[in-house]
Amino acid sequence: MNNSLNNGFIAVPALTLAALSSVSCSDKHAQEQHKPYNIVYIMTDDHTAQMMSCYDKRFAHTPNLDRIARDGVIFTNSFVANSLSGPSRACMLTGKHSHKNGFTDNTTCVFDSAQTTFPKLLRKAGYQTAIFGKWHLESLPTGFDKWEVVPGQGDYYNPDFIEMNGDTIQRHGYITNVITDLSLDWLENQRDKNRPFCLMIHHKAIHRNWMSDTCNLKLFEDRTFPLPENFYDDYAGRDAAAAQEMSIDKDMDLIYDLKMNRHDKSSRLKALYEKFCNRMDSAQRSAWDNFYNPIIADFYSRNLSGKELAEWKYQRYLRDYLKVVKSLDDNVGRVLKYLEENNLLDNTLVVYTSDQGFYMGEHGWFDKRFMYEESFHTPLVMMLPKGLNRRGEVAEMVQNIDYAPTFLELAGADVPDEMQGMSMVPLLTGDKVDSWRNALYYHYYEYPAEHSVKRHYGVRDSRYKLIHFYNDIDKWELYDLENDPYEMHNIYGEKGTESITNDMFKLLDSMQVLYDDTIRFKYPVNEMCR
Ligand code: SGN
Ligand code: CA
Repeated sequence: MNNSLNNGFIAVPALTLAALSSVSCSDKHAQEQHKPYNIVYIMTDDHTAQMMSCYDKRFAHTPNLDRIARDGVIFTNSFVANSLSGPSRACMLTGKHSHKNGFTDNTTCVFDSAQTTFPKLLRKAGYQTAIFGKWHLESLPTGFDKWEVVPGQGDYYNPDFIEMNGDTIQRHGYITNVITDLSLDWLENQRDKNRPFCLMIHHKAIHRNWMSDTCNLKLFEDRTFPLPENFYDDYAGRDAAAAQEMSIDKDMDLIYDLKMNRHDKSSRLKALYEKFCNRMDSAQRSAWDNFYNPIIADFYSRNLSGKELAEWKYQRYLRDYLKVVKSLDDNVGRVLKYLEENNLLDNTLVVYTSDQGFYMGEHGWFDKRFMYEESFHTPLVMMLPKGLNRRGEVAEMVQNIDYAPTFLELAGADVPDEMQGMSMVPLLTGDKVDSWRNALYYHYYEYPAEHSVKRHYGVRDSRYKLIHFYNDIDKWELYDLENDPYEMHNIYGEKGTESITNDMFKLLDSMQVLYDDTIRFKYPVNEMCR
């Protein structure tokens, strides 16, 4: 699509293959020599940047993910278009916002698999395409030479997989290992080694309920993690934030989420937790029980309540989450090792991202969905092949609708006009980037639903964010991210913010027009905007 706007707010040029022509002669030579580039696109579920040491050193140690960033780029302003699994995946595959690809939420949508997606176009361009792991789009994958995906969210232990012939089979082991095994087997034994490939390794980890591999259970037990400053948020001035049901204190389940199973209670989530545990074989189960039983006994003997209980839950949540991250990082290491040992790093782009960010106690929460920073952001690091010379931080604002155009441009394939994202290739070459978008659009739809996050859309530029919560609420929020990075103070309607509000309304209007969203805001009564 034509990304140019003449309203003076966003200058988003159409980027085409012409961008590569600005590459210097020697780089171009290196690119040509190493083309066609392979693509290894690793994605996790609910892995947030706070839990990757290349972004944040307070909690996690992720040497393999850090290596990807070190040998390439780390995006510091990477965002999603709709912070939920299925919608995010649909945006990535199609290069379009949710209202255009039709997959707006996890609960009511089925992905129209006849749509144009980047794997289909890569395949047309001569690539071999494969995906292993989480798919979560209800219809089965199309556009792949090989796929094997988990039904729905998948299981951590001894997971089921749907095969291309439609059969469902159970595979033994811990899911992150199994998905990696399948991926490495495809790389080594199943592809045609004379043709370029795009391999998508899409993990179930680190999705709720954060079940560790038995070998990592004992990790992080001696750590006490700092509480986020806004853990005890009162949501003043933010009605939609007050209405959510994703609080660690109130909504995180002691049995399902934190594994404190006991026999004298019953609940839907306890039954679900036991179903997950019943998938384990006897060795896995005894390692699990040996680890958790003493913690369970200690927990119930202490009778914690109030803040003590909330903080105990927070510590257990972080420990469990980080154990799952450890398996993920180790398995990314296996993939990098394979690529290195098979001399594939020179001509392979390795991308690591997540389907969205996640709350690790900020605002007192787990889960995602909101357009607030922690879940609007998603981690994005890329290990770059020869000929793509950018290194270090990339601060330009990118979004998950940009992946499809990027992969297509790297493959030398045309980017269809209907794709709304921008190719990130100009951000990777190492050359000066003359112009880039300076604002992003977001739209979240899954409500009423689990966690009770109300429908909203909004716009963010490098300093301000304007959000409109709608449906059974009609509330606006405005944040100054420079002075209030944790979005605790909604300045919408405050004296002195009139001209910023006006500018942000115009920006929002222009973006809804640009992306052709059918749900458009009306200027609130009393606001002087037009
Ligand atoms: C499940 C989880 C939710 C989570 C959604 C969406 N509940 O329904 O906590 O928000 O997935 O997550 S659970 O009881 O089944 O664990 S998403 O990442 O797939 O969109
Ligand atoms: Ca997710």
